[in-house]
Amino acid sequence: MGDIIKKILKKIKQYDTIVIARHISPDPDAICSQIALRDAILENYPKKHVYAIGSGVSKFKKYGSLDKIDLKTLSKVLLITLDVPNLYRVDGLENISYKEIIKIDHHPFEEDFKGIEWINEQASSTCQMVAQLLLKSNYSLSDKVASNLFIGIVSDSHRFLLPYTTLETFKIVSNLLERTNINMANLYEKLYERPLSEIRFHGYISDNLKVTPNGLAYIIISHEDIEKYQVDVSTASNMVNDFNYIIGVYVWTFVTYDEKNDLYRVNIRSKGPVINTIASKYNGGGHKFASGVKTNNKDDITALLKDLDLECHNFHSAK
Ligand SMILES: [Mn+2]
Repeated sequence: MGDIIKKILKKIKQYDTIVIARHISPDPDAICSQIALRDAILENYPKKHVYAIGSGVSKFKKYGSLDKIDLKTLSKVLLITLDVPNLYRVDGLENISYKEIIKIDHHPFEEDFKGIEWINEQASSTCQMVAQLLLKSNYSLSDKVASNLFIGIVSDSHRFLLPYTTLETFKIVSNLLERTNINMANLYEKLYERPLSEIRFHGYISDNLKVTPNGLAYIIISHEDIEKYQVDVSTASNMVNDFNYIIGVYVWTFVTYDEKNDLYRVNIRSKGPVINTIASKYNGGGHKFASGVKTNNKDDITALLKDLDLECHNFHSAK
């Protein structure tokens, strides 16, 4: 692993113009890894031009701002993609012509980007990988950069609760704490404070979650629900992460209708059955135990729920 980090650091050193991208519909791991890496490079190489691109999300502005730049004017670009296994999901890719590309990602491999590929499926988060990269470099590390990396690690590991939280995760976090003065209490508040409407919506989900005899929990969240509780679609669908540890539930999924894009966003989580293979049947993907699907076909939803239910049944029978 050390070799690939060295290789990446060498490329960063070599290029004057570096564009950092991540997946569409970003989460805190994607946004924070992107902003942290940009800031770290700029703090250590003030003469380089480094841009964090992609469409902004207002609720993530607190982590730093993205760069609005006409990518077509750039040449000899090193492109670094973060937290995304396939090119079609790289936000802003259509406008860049790059000379070389580096992928840093913790999702299962999906597509060769034809450059340097650093994939660590065992990493809790892309922020953990970027932290590892920076800690192995001779860069100075600011509180701002370390804070964003901490946010991404905490968020993607769900407060150190998900299975890829390892000794390595804690070592990296402890290194960040040793090297900088990040204020964990403040960061936790920044990451987890939320409007009352979301708390109320959480209650609605708790009340209306359906559970099948095989151990599949699911809820279909309509546009009316979204309107009534005044939550946004991605917040609603990401709330799936708050429903771990229901006794007798192996797989739980939130199907959220996104009216603006006329599609269903399906977020799936699992405590055992492998779900990304099922998700890929419906053109989705993700991790073994955390996957997603987007579809505008309502029949897909019915079929997908059936598949997941069957997988729960199989899993239970094999136990
Ligand atoms: Mn991630």
